[in-house]
Amino acid sequence: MGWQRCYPGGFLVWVVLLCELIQPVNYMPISGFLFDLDGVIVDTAVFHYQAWRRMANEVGFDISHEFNETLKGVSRMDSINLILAHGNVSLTENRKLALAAQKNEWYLELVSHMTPDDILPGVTGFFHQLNQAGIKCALGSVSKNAGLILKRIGMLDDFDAIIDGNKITNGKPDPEVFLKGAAELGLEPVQCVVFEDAVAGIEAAKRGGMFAVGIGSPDVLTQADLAIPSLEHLTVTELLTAIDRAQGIGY
Ligand code: B16
Ligand code: MG
Repeated sequence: MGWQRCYPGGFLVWVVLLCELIQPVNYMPISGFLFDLDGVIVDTAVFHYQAWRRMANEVGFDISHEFNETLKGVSRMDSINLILAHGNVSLTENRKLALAAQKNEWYLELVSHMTPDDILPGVTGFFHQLNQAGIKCALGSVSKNAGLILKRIGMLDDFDAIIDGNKITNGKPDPEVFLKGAAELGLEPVQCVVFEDAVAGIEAAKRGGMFAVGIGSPDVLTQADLAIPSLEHLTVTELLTAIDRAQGIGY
């Protein structure tokens, strides 16, 4: 009774008001998650590598696993240019287009057997948690095959927005794919978290002004705000708390 007289409206109301006051003036809570596809939701990165390697072999050289890291998240035509430059091979635009089409055929053959069993560990549980937390989510992939793969693994309806290679002009590390994702969710970039396995994708997220969670090694994803081996190693609550702390809003 005593404290209620001193703090009209109840103690809790005052605590909430105090917390509001100590938040940074333009604090906007995290309300959207943007997911890369290849290497985050499913391991198609390995199929891209196999198909690119086959193409490089056809042209007369090989590409290593390490070199493949630089291709992750990079668009099809940008990838072919990087690969040919790596092998010191110069080809006409028409030949490059033909090789890109051939690589895509090999890639489609490799992914044609995918099923929901190919969803990476931790993904399904993480999506369940984000739905419970009322967080919106979008796909942010530069792959033109993203819709087809989501359909194969039964996750086409799990996203509030899908931005793929057919909707963008610039591949990662340009932030376009994630900025479009945030816009389709009706959110500011600062309200979004990006989940990425590629160096180029982490750079895209940071250039877009978003919090970046790297899926992979912190030694490779050096620009990531947080790096974890897989979504199995994180809960939505832990992540939101860590972001609040990083932004100095934990109380
Ligand atoms: P496609 P992401 C990217 O997808 C892949 O990481 C990259 O290796 C691939 O070259 C690119 O999509 C284009 O894919 O040939 O299927 O259009 O990582 O942004 O989901
Ligand atoms: Mg990826």
